[in-house]
Amino acid sequence: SISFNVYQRYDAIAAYLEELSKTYSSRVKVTSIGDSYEKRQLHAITITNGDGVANKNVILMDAGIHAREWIAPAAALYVIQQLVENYEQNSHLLTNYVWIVVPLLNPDGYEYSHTRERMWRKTRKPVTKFCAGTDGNRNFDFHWGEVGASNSACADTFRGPTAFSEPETQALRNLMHSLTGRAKFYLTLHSYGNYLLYPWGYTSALPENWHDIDDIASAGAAAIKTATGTEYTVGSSTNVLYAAAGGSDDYALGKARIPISITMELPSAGQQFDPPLSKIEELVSETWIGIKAMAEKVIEKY
Ligand code: 0X9
Ligand code: ZN
Repeated sequence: SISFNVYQRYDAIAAYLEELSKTYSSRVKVTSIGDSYEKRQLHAITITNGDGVANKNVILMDAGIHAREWIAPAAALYVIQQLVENYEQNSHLLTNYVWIVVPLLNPDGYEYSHTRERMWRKTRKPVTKFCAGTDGNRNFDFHWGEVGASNSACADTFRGPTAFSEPETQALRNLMHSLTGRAKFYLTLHSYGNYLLYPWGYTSALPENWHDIDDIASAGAAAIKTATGTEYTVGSSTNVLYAAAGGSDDYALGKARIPISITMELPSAGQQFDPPLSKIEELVSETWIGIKAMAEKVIEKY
């Protein structure tokens, strides 16, 4: 079991995934999609209804590419808990689909933000003598470095020395490509600001299927608004937030051809990257309501 009254560390997250794979071995498989720079395993959990993966469609979710955004991995863990431990209420989400969740894509940065520097955002691989870390969400090879990404190693939005310079972004890229044709929905969790964002982040132009993505994101926002009153802004990254190229969401749609690609920026609860411990559970359960509504719509349409 896992509790949502603290921000769980890497080891506790790994132990929880391991526990689920043992307790629910017919429905859960935990794999490593690669190692971080500091050699932590990048865990992915595959959740099914027990019928196996066959060639089912996939919902792919990740969190924690940005180290300091602690509420995002917590929300991913809550999704995992609901799908696995509250299976009876959520089995309709697993009839024709398989979920693959990477709850902590940047464990080195996450641990560093707990132990050394609370506001750390990037990965941890050294770049120069003086500066370490690449912004994982500027490191994907789709219009890489064109806008909203720094070429300076010390910057928080450093694009990396080359596209896919980081083992963490390589691992997610490889996972996406291994799911070509099957993955219909890619959702990446961030914080903060209450946004449901979709491509493109590299241009103010919109993808040809933007209306389909907007429908899904809007269903998520509406479900949350109805449940708790929390409001989300829905729109393309460039048009409602800012232009920034090299994001995983743009790559998922533009290169891996996952048709529904959404970045969800969770709430701050008035405390930026530090929603109070007493608020974690209500934030992640509210987030789950939105994710569930989006998934239900994807499943019905694709
Ligand atoms: O800047 C980002 O990477 C995301 N915001 S955050 O505050 N969590 O850092 C937004 C990313 C939106 N997607 C793209 N720009 N591709
Ligand atoms: Zn982020």
